Amino acid sequence: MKKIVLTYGTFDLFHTGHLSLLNRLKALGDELVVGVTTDEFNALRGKQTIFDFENRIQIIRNLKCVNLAIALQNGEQKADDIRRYGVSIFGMGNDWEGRFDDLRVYCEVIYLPRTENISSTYIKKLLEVLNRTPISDIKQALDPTKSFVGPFDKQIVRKDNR
Ligand code: C2G
Repeated sequence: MKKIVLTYGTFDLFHTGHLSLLNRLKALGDELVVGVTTDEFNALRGKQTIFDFENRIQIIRNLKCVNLAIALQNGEQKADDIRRYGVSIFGMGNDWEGRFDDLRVYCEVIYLPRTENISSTYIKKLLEVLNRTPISDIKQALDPTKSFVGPFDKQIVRKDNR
């Protein structure tokens, strides 16, 4: 019998932390089912996203490690999903530690370590800073690398001008 793994997420501004979690979950079984939060569900839980549901699920659906992407419309559908897809393992990142323990009556529940130093929130903050910061300030901040990057930088300009 195939071992099915299930996880849920928003997956806004998809990044390597998301990818690492999904790859590790897939490695625990034969097939990975991923529930992506709908925009309506996010609105209910006060979560704003940059990309809408269709964009977010399209990325998830097209990942090599994902066998099926479904809509996560509310917090009540978990038991139904586990039954419908014959799930053996439900897994989340450990920022959710303990929050899905009620599902242990249906299947194994695991929490995997989150990838450090990357998150959708961090990317949004970074974009805000970049938006507010003049390019000259950003260049200034990169100054320590200038001595190394400089010569290559000029070569690129020269090539472009030819
Ligand atoms: N994640 C991770 N490492 C990161 C960032 C996120 O492992 N650096 C994991 C989270 O722990 C989560 C998954 O990636 O398991 C998706 O994260 P989010 O898109 O932030 O989803 P979230 O809003 O936590 O959605 O009802 C449950 C919700 O749908 C969970």
